[in-house]
Amino acid sequence: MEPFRIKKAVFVTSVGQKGDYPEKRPAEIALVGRSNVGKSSLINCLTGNGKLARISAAPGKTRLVNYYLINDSFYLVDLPGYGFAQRSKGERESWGQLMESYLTSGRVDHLLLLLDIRHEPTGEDRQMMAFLLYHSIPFTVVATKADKIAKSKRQSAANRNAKLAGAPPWGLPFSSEMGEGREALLARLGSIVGEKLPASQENEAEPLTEA
Ligand SMILES: Nc1nc2c(ncn2[C@@H]2O[C@H](COP(=O)(O)OP(=O)(O)OP(=O)(O)O)[C@@H](O)[C@H]2O)c(=O)[nH]1
Ligand SMILES: [Mg+2]
Repeated sequence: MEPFRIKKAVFVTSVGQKGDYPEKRPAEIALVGRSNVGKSSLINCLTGNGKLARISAAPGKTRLVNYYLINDSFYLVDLPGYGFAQRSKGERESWGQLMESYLTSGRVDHLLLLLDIRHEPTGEDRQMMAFLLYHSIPFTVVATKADKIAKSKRQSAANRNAKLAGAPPWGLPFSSEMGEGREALLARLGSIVGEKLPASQENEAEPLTEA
């Protein structure tokens, strides 16, 4: 079987608290994690388009639920990060409402939980993990910024952080800078999407219908 490829990636829409989500697609895969952990960078790395999602060295860049349509068939969804200390109480509350309503909307098929490979998970990472387990949302732990530690330590650090966050002890080391983990994550996305789509459409560009 041909490896799964992203042939086309387009920005669809940004959704705020009103929750006016775009039309459903066969699969929806979203990214969660602390601000600055590398969610938007990972989307750019996977899609091979460095300008698709906005990234920033300053945390708190992504503020809305951003939809990207992949191969004219499924969504990758970039979410605003948590743990951004400079945010006001009001902003944190609206972040909470936005995330809660999105994550309990029943739209999400799989979550990529991103943890910085260098740091122990925070209380908020563990809370997010507990939330996913409680709501039975399938997930994959991705350990970002793998290029920041020695190659020989990457897999064990990824596994340890997954375990400390309360997940089964396996994480995928990933580097948006170096492309490490890209093929493995693409394969994983391919199998998630493949379970949702008839085999013939898996890698095909489905014609877009008018919304
Ligand atoms: N060295 C290294 N830096 C990375 C990697 N991924 C992201 N970064 C850097 O980390 C910073 C934050 O990246 P973003 O992708 O904007 O992070 P985010 O999780 O989307 O952040 P928010 O939108 O604030 O939630 C940027 O300066 C990136 O260049 C990586 O794999 N390696
Ligand atoms: Mg972002």
